[in-house]
Amino acid sequence: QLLEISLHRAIKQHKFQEFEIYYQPIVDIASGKIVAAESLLRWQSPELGMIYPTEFVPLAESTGLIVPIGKWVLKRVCQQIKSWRDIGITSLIVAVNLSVIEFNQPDFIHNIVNLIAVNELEAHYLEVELTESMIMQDVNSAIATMSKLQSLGVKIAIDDFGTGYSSLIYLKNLPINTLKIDRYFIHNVAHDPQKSAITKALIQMAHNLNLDVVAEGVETEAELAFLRQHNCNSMQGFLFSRPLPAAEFENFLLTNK
Ligand code: G
Ligand code: G
Ligand code: MN
Ligand code: NA
Repeated sequence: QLLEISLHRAIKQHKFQEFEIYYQPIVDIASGKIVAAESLLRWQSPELGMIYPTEFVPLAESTGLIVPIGKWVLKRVCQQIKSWRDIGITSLIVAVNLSVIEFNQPDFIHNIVNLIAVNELEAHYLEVELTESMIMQDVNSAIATMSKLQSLGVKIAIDDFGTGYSSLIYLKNLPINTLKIDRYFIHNVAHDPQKSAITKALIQMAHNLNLDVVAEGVETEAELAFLRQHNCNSMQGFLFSRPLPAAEFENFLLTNK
């Protein structure tokens, strides 16, 4: 109840001033270069302190507040891509998590087209992250929306891969660019024979389908060594960096060049 009142106030009265988008680097394993960033929303509430999306996104979804929140996130991320480009950060892909409600909004594509135009973006620097379960709710309508995104040039990643309906048959027919292996499989992958077998198979399968693979939740050198050995393209995790405020991310990027 308090959470709901505060969330409402943060959006309607305080106009998102309490929200901030953090960015977590995604690193190409072979070159060690930052190639992408995942945007992750944070809410610093004066009453409640720092609140993570795992706490407020479900409430935002059940109250419909996820629609204005999602629009705000996409707008801010597109502005950020533009302002990074203006200071010479030109080849960074920025990924945005979507909720199924946002993805199903009738004006979702229109909104993206508009943001790309207003910010004069090259669309392939914007990536959206969808989960298997979001797509499986209504496969045909999801494929239609995904195809429109791809025809604009926007990239599509499947997030938390391996934890959903394992829709391997559908995978080859889906318009996607990237598979993000869920961090459950990566945790201790080098020493857990089942996880290492599954992770190897997922990387192989992704490559056979011409998809890029990102390992999520990489926390140790042993995990990274395993991923390198098995030709995983990129990695994301606390080993390299936590999610950072935009200014810190920018510094990190400029020193990592
Ligand atoms: O860092 P972490 O606690 O941020 O993220 C937790 C979960 O919240 C993840 O599943 C992530 O996909 C989701 N999430 C983070 N930011 C956003 C956002 O901007 N929109 C939506 N819909 N989900 C987000
Ligand atoms: O569901 P999604 O993949 O969008 O969520 C990303 C979440 O993973 C965020 O909450 C982010 O803070 C978290 N995360 C990123 N790197 C690591 C990591 O190395 N270990 C753990 N435990 N969580 C991570
Ligand atoms: Mn994600
Ligand atoms: Na994930």
